Amino acid sequence: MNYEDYFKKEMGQIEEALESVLPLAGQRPAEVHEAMRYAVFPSGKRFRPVLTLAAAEACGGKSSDAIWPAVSIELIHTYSLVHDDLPCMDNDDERRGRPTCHKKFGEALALLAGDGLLTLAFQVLARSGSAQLASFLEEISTASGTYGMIGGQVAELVAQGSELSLPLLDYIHSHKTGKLITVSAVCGALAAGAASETLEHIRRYGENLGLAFQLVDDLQDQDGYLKLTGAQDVVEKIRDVMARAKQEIRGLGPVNEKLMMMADYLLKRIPREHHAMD
Ligand code: GRG
Repeated sequence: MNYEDYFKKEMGQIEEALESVLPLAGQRPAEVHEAMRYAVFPSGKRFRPVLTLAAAEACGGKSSDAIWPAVSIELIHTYSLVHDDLPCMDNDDERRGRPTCHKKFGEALALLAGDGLLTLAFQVLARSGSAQLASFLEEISTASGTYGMIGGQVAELVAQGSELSLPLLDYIHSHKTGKLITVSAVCGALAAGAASETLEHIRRYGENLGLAFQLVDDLQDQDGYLKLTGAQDVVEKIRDVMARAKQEIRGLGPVNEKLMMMADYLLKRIPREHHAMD
């Protein structure tokens, strides 16, 4: 199976689950529910929830075992995009090729829609009845809070206007983007009841994948690492980091196929002009 087919297959399950938890647009208070749905649908890549499902299968579980942490993480990811686009943050007018949430609904409703998505993420977990609920809560709240994604966002905010060092950029990347991607893989493994050694391999796989995800984004946006080092170095770093990610999951045997595919997908997202550097 190639990556596109695999993603299409898993997207069905993810969209259905998201649809089942998001309030209907007309449901009171309709204004904020409409804004929440606008942010979630139509979908982005759904990279994080697909990763959660893939990790569950790689650890011997079923993808359906991991659907609620997958949905929870995607809701948190979507809230972070809505808030990141706000005038007080990046002040972006467009997201996924259409007006950002605050451009469409106004700043106050976009702020509340983001809050609503974040809160819903934890309600979804609470209602999942999962035996791993406590671990999901611990992992997801840590990854998205001030020790995780918010921490990375704050570090980036504070550093604005000053020259970035490589260690600071590593901190920003590994927290702002890396923590949520790492926890996506970790929750899949937890859902499958993975042993602690396997869990640590999956965690390190996720950390490397998260770094590569951000580096590819830097290449596409000519930002981040590109300001400190050449494109050739960044491409080499992505390949190196991806090799390390794959090494972490080799021991899982043939069931690791989908996690390998996630890594290959990122390599394919390296902009075409940089492929020429091979
Ligand atoms: C405002 C609390 C708060 C956090 C913001 C994640 C984040 C921190 C901001 C998002 C902005 C950004 C460009 C982050 C870098 C990571 C990244 C490339 C996010 C976009 O994720 P994709 O490509 O988006 O998975 P889709 O649209 O596919 O879901």
